[in-house]
Amino acid sequence: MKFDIVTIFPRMFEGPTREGILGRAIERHLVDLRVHDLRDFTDDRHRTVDDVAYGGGPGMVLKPAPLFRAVEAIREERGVPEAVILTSPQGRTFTQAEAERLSRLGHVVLLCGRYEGVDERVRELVATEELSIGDYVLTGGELPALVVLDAVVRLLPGVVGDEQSVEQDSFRRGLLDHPQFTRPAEFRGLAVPGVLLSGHHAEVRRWRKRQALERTIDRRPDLLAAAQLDEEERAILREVQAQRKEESDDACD
Ligand code: 9D3
Repeated sequence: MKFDIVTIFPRMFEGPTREGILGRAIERHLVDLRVHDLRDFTDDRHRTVDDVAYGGGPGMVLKPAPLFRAVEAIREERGVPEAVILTSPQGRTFTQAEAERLSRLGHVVLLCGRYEGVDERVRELVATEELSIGDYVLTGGELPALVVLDAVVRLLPGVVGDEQSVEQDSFRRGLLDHPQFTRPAEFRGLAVPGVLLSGHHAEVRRWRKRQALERTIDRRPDLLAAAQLDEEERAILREVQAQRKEESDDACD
């Protein structure tokens, strides 16, 4: 998969794209990533990328021409991308479903917003869509672009060694993960639940499903409505709900 990222801070991508699973995917050419410095697409001596807002007000706005030229150059060198994504607080929220959709494309361009915003004509003429990574204020679109890159790349075939771990992604199925333990069997007085040491695979699977369901009910009840549960999980969910109803009735008595 081809990715092109356009930014005024290309060095922000150096560390994250060299390390870990993302770094290895790039090394192994499973991803063809290019990071472009927006200033290379300016035409003045000062390499100006921003300007004051028409109508006044504080802060600077990214000029349209350098972004426009950057995407033109990418099209010429690298072919026509299926998506040109502007990262911005006004975008749709990036989700696992969005990551899966993008992972099915062959070529994606990410334009990193900065300052107070981007000239509106970039949205109209260059970007095909706009994405935010959530409702908090960042200083620019570089970290969001890295978030999108990371979430999409790990879905590509061969990137994550164990295909099962991608299949079983909790967000994919709409449930949170069950608790995990490793050695030692007892640590500072806290023991690993006996069932995990028992060797009863069916029991372990049921325990994990129950834990995942209980955690989701407690912490992310919003996820449960859309969760894709198998038959065993639906049965465990009814059990948990019945048990909790008993407990809340007991509390009334
Ligand atoms: C919404 C705040 N804006 C109103 C004055 C100003 C503003 C703040 C921060 C405009 C742009 C930015 C920089 N943020 C991004 O470019 C950005 C972002 C974010 O801040 N949060 C979550 N996702 C994203 S994607 C790009």
